[in-house]
Amino acid sequence: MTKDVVATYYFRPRSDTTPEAAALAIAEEETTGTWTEITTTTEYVRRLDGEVLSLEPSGNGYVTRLCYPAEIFEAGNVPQYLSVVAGNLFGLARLDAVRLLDVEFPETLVPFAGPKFGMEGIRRLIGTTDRPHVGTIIKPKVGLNPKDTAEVAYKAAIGGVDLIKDDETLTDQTFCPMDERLQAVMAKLDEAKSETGQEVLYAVNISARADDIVERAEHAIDLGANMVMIDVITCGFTALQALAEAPSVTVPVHVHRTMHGAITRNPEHGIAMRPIARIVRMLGGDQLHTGTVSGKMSHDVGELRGDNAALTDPYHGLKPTFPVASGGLHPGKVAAELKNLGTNIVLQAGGGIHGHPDGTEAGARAMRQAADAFMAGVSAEEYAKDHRELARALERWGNR
Ligand code: RUB
Ligand code: MG
Repeated sequence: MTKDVVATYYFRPRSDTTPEAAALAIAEEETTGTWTEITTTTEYVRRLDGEVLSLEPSGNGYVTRLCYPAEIFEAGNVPQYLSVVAGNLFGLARLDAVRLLDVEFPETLVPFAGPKFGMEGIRRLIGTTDRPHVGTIIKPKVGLNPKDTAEVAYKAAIGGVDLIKDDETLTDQTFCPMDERLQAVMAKLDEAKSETGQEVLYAVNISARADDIVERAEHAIDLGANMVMIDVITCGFTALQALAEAPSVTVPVHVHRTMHGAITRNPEHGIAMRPIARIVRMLGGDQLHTGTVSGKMSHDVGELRGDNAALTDPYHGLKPTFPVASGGLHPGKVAAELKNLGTNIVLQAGGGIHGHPDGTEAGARAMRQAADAFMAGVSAEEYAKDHRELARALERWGNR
């Protein structure tokens, strides 16, 4: 592994710029250069020059690997890291498009503790070894009062989900105040646990002003929270860092990524999910949404596999972060997700559970049955022959 930072970009140069000049323009802008020769540079500054390591045609453009000297980074300061690897380069007029595909940081720039729990820690809390976890997002997204929210959570828990989470637009509004909601949900999860013996996590959404986030998490933990959720793009990376590194935050951190599509979706311009995944893992996210291979916001399977590997492969001694596949999933889609992404994954369904014709509890059962079928090596159709909830879900949404 390199002792410097290596960033990989896709780019398409403006018609009057050669690919070599375009790659060099990024390397210079993000290190010692600018758009013109300058009189203030010195010989000793030159050791901090960026370097073009490779350049190859790819699709409609080129892929280049650039080396940035480790010395230009302030160890531990992720906003500063991003100002280099994902900074001004996106606005360079000589590039028609540019996308950060991946970034490798050397050991010296990863002075982070990473996830406190990670995938293994969360599996331990739930008591699983290799099966996928199944989760749900309470729907409707907003509007339910605390009592009805807790009732939906109870039904999902009885039906067998491992995780229940707030949706991203629900925080602490007047129609469903966080304290009241959290206490009501935790009481109902206790009730469910006394019936099933099964622990269920509730990721309460504490996304808020940076200054308030740790306090919100502490307060939630005082009220019995066993997981907290933060939206990392809207709150910011350092908000996640503050949260995950706080010693008082003794529960796993579920990381959602609303708004990411504005950054990650365009295959030619922006930032791919992989660098974001690496940073979330470094900063201590215990589970992170990376996407689905099918469903309402699906994306490229090869890219997604690599993103999940960035969360789970060995990386500077950090615990693996649990990847979460979510968005438009239902029992009929479970097998394809697991086949493509493996079983070290959390499969979440909102509509795909609460839209079940027989309600939330049946919907949760159907999702679990679909996962159990896959683990048993049996097709969903076959398993549905003696699992009614799954049969009803397949009838409703089909099996793909
Ligand atoms: C899914 C949902 C989540 C998205 C996030 O609801 O509310 O916010 O999954 O997507 P439903 P991503 O199951 O009803 O579609 O994981 O891609 O960031
Ligand atoms: Mg949502």
